[in-house]
Amino acid sequence: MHPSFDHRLRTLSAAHEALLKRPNGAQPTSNGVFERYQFPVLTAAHAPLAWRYDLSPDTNPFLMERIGVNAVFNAGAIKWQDRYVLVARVEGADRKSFFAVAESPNGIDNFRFWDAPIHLPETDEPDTNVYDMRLTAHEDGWVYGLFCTERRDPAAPAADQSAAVASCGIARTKDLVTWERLPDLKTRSAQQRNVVLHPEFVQGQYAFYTRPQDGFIDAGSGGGIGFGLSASIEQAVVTEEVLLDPKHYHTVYEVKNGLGPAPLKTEQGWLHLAHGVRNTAAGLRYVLYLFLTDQHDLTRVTHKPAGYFLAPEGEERIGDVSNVVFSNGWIADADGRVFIYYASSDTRMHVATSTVAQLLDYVQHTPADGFTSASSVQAIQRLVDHNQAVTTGSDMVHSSNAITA
Ligand code: M1P
Repeated sequence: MHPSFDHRLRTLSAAHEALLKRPNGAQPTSNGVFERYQFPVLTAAHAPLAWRYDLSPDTNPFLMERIGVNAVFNAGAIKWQDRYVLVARVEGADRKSFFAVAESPNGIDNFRFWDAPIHLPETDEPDTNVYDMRLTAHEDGWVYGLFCTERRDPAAPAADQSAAVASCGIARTKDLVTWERLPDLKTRSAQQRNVVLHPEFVQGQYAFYTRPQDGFIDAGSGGGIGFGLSASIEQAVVTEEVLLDPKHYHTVYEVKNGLGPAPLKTEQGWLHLAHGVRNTAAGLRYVLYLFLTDQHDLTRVTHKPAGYFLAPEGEERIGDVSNVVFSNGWIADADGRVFIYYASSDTRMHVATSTVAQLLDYVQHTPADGFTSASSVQAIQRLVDHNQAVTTGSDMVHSSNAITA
């Protein structure tokens, strides 16, 4: 045995345990809509040592890392047996992503991966890469995981080894351990990513939020959030997609957008979290936004604030794909608290907390986009006028109190 093996193992294990047990606190100030936290909740360094190291001094005398984990991001989320559970996208040094479950007792810190990654069955057409699972506890009794399955574009010439086809893979489980793979979703679109299953039947059918796109990166003529129904989940086919949230010129979702997690049911309608993508000279910028759809007509957007809800900040701006925040998981507790799990720059996972009441207030009372500079100024002026009236009113109250006193 190499003399330093034991020492190195003790040091590695202690540092890993310290990271997993590190308390996470809310940042001291917030915008009143949500709270950000001091530390990411899940990173590549959270991956168990047993996934990365051969822990035998005989076969690994230098205690070298044998299998590298590059990033942990874009996690689906679910409350499961009273624990806050993430199904994370774990990306290895070999660029392949896979899914792994991590759980926390409080949703904020102490996230710990389960012993082994998920063994996801394949269809007849093997997946080259799988990622970004959205979890839906459906009223049919199953927990579904919808994810992107990526395969090389069969039409691409040999010289092009990056052209890919993205489709929506579907798996389901009753225990988050054993997963049954179902055939991929079929739609009219050449490619699909960011597909989400609605938690309830709609007109007796399974309802899907889709994101039709022409190319692997370019949404092309697609790029909005669509909605469609399928009679079956075992052979899911959406023949008609209604575009409920299209992309729009000169907005934070001008290039493309996509739904995040399954929507939350509220008394005011279905609350949605999505990502929007805009172009900049420095490349694409991904931000998160919220909108509300009608309780009964799921394709009718009733409220949509202008701009973004959450954008990359500080170190979140830097990573493998910089200037990106992306979310495909949130958890609403019975007391109304909401845990929004988001990844930054395709590298690490964070949490932001809020409440259903705050998110509804934000979504219903933030001015909608007027799509011009002039309308943005008008929105600010209305607020200034309102505040002047409030201030004048409160001055009067103060002065009348003063007089009374
Ligand atoms: O790199 C940013 C994101 O890009 C893709 O999202 P979209 O399909 O909306 O462009 C996905 O690959 C996602 O995983 C990634 O975080």
